[in-house]
Amino acid sequence: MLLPNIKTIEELNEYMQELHLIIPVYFNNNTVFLLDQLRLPFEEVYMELRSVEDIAKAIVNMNIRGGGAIPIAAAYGLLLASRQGLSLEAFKEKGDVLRQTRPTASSLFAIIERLEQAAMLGNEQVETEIIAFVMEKIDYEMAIAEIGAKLLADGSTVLTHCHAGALAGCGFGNKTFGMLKKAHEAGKKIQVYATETRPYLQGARITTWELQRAGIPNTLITDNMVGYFLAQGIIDLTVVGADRIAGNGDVVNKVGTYPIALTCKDNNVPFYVGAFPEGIDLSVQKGVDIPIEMRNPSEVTSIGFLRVATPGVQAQYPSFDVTPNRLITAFITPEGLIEPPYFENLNRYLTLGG
Ligand code: RUB
Repeated sequence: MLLPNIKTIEELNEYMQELHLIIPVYFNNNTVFLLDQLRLPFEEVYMELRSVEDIAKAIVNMNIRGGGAIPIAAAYGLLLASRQGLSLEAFKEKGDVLRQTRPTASSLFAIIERLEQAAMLGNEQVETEIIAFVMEKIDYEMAIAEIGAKLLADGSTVLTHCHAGALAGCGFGNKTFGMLKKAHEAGKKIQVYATETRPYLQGARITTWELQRAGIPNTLITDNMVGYFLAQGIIDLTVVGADRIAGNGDVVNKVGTYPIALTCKDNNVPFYVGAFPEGIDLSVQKGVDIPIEMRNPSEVTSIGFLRVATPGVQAQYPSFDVTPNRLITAFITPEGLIEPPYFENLNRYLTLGG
């Protein structure tokens, strides 16, 4: 896709406004504006952050989340740092602060590494690299929307898990919402079943919010209803995002993805995973080698601020699980579908670009 030649952050903001994106995070006047996803769907409030430490805190606290949006927030944090004229060593220390926020999504590590390389060439290069990164994302999100929409027939019912929509990316549609929106705008009468996604309720609070805004018919279900609806035969296909994909095609995504993929297999429902190059990590061969973030058990014993569990009970919260490659029908990428054998085909995709 031919995108305009954007040179400054201000031009980037204008361009994003023109595209009418739901902007999860932007940079203006040495401040990072971040749509507080914890307050959705009831309030649309942008937090104003002015340090890497504050951005790191917002990522840990889930004010911003999603494997696509986190690296943009981190990148803008590093833009703040570079504008403070830090030494290269101090700049890298700020990168390390951001590295420690969330361990699973590879895109966070990829952008920090990329900006550290840029910083070696000078501060201006950091801004240039961030603009290139965001424009690349817009391009990917537009392309994957076109490709994914082709998988959706008139009347298709799609199951999603967690949230891999606009706010989990740069605001166009990320890995799932873009294709749903595209198909809907083309007049296909699609509908979406969205899991609520315990414990953070990204599906209930954010996926359905985006779908409602776009006028796409949607139904909210709790995570444990997936088997019921798949067995009823009303779901035509499932599509999810991926926080990291191992070299063999195993997918690490929001916890609960694996049982959904298994149930899809058992009911002959295609299971697709949206993927961008930055999410494919050939340095890890298998999904089990990817670090899984263990979050605070209080996120399980409470829903929001409401304590629901028996006092004193033990709880655990692995935030992601591993879906084995054998359960994945295909990866949807900006360049097209990638089908098995995944080891060969993912390697070829990253090396040759499709
Ligand atoms: C990220 C998340 C899901 C997405 C990944 O988790 O929302 O895993 O499906 O989508 P969290 P993407 O809410 O814990 O950040 O691949 O676009 O990140």
